[in-house]
Amino acid sequence: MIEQFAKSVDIGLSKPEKTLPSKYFYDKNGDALFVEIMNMPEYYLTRCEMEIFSTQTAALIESFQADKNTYFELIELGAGDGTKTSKLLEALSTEGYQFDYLPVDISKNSLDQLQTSLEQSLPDVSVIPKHGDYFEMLGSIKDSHHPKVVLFLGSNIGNMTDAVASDFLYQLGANLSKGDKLLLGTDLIKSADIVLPAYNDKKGITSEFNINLLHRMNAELGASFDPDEFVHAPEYCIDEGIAKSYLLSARKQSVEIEATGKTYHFKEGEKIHTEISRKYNDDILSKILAKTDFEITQKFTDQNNYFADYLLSRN
Ligand code: AVJ
Repeated sequence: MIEQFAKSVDIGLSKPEKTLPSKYFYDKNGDALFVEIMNMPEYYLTRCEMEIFSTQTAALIESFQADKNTYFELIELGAGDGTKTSKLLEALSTEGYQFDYLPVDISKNSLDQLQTSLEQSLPDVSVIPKHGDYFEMLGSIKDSHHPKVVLFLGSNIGNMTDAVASDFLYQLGANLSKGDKLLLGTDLIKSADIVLPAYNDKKGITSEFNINLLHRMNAELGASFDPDEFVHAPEYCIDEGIAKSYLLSARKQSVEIEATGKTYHFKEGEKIHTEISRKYNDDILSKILAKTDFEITQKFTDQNNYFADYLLSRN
């Protein structure tokens, strides 16, 4: 795991335009900061999707086309703290559906928390946590032959480039069967005055979240980053529809990383690209789905039309 982390960091920091992989945001501290981000007034995404889940619960369940007499698996990719999903779990359980809930997350820590909280709030729901990254778990999905509903919520797909998203959804489809469903939560393209503050909250939590990556490299890879010498710098352009986060070097500096045995040089104002958050519309999603086995069958949006949960069916 550390080996992989060091390797990705070295590859990213050796590029002419430096990058770091966003999946390493989520250590214990990063998980907690992301929970705080979701509570920031500027971060509309979670509230919008929560609105969809609370006001359209019955329609969402209907769209799964599940049969109350047939057991199915409800698999959630990147479950996080599962607040939205608990609405759904509660309704499915009271209505007598037969299912297991399989949350998949890269953070062992948030999976444990989720399991504990669900044991208390919804003791009748059977929870089977799976620890790993999305690509790793694709294979294990195939081992069961029960009908499946996959949840990929919260704009988690937004961290993938279109090419990666397309490849991922292709592979996910290949591991599912005809009629299986995917509920995909996407943030919709909208103007910069709404999107940008969501990635640059006034309290500075998103900044801390981004800079936490430097702390993590210091702690786990023996790096010598001075977190005070880097500045959180997000960008968003509506034409492209992608919010991008950068860490900007406040001065000319060098950083050593024990785990890679190398020194990396930063110019004043040089940026490390740490994350993309892709925003969607029907066209973009259709293009991404073109080479996959999924088709869009329904779209659920919040009142402001900021966010959409797309119900995709495996053909
Ligand atoms: C967890 C990927 C949905 O991109 O909106 C929030 C992560 N990064 N603020 C997003 C994030 C900065 C978030 N996702």
